Amino acid sequence: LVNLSEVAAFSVPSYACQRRTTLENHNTVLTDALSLLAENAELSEEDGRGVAFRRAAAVLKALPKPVASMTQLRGLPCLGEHSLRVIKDILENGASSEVESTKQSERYKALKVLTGIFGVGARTADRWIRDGIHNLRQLQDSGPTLNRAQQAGLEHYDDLNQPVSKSDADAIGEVVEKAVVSVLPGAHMTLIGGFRRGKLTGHDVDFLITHPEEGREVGLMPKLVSWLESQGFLLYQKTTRNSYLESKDGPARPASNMDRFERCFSIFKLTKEEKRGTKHPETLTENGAQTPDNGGLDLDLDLDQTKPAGHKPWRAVRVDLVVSPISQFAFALLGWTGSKLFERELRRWAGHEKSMSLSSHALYDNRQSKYLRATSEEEIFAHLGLEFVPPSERNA
Ligand code: DCP
Ligand code: MG
Repeated sequence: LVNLSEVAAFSVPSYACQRRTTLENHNTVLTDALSLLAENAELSEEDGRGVAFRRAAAVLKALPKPVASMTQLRGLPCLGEHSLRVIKDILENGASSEVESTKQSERYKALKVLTGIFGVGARTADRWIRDGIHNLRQLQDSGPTLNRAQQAGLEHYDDLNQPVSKSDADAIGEVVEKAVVSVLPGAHMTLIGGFRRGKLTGHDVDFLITHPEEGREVGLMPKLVSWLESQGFLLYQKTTRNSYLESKDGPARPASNMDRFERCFSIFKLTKEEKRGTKHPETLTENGAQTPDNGGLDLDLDLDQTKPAGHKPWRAVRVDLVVSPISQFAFALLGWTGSKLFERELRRWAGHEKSMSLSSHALYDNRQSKYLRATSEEEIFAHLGLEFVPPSERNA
């Protein structure tokens, strides 16, 4: 007997921003496979193929249960010939030969290791591979010139390739919050990125900072960075004018507010004191957590059951800070909460279906030739004619 509910075809809307995608994924084997092919395409600078695999994976993430047969996939959007072949291979043989051979390939392994260095992108990694550099040892031996970011990335390689936990994110959040209110009373900070979507781990921690009075946020970033630096919290930082709009996908451009919008890429030094601070606030005063860059914390080492003895009493964590004027806050919040594919799909929806241009600064309506204001994410979804999707359901 055939269980009809198992073979009934699935149905999902075509844009990821029309769907609710929680972290509960019933098809991890399939989505991991497609994500690996997406990653490999991105690392090979084949962005079109990368997006196609990301979209296919996202459709499977939105399904209410595991895929049992190919017939259930009939009529689903975004599943191209190539993705369907990979899925079929896995359903029939337990694994995809293409995925397995990609994983084993020297080129993929080298690209992964080299782009695992903060500051090294696909292009740099490709150049190094063509020069015969496939791993960190060869990189150190042949010594190509590294920029400041890459030097820091190499120095903290192991830490930065370890997932960041939510409790680490919260501990850093407390420090950043303290810094923000010290340098600009009344300013406030929001956790964005994957942690806002409810993820339990991330590759970095992202924060958005604003002030309720328009204009008060001007000059905030340098002060914030100085405060953190003076307290010994930063192992590396580079502050830039936000370059989001210059990316391929970002057309909307409110001219005057542009240079107020800043971003800081940093490597944060998270000490045991800060980690513990969130869990046992009562120990803060006893242990003098007010001087976080204290080098003498090594004495505490044995107390930490989670680390082998002799391990340094701190870890490096990638932290991104973004400052936005309050007038753009809702757009920044929506634009920096992700997931990356959800963001991409929102912009595609806006452009293709609504003739609007969405960025993390503004929403422009091309038909009415005007910017549409919003003070909340809900209003932006409404402008776009979309049902509101809360952060925890944007995990496409
Ligand atoms: N973002 C974007 N385009 C950029 C930079 C960022 O759309 N050029 C948005 C989408 C991301 C969010 O900012 O979700 C944060 O970027 P991350 O790379 O930190 O992504 P996540 O926080 O989602 O993932 P992770 O958990 O790996 O940090
Ligand atoms: Mg992140």
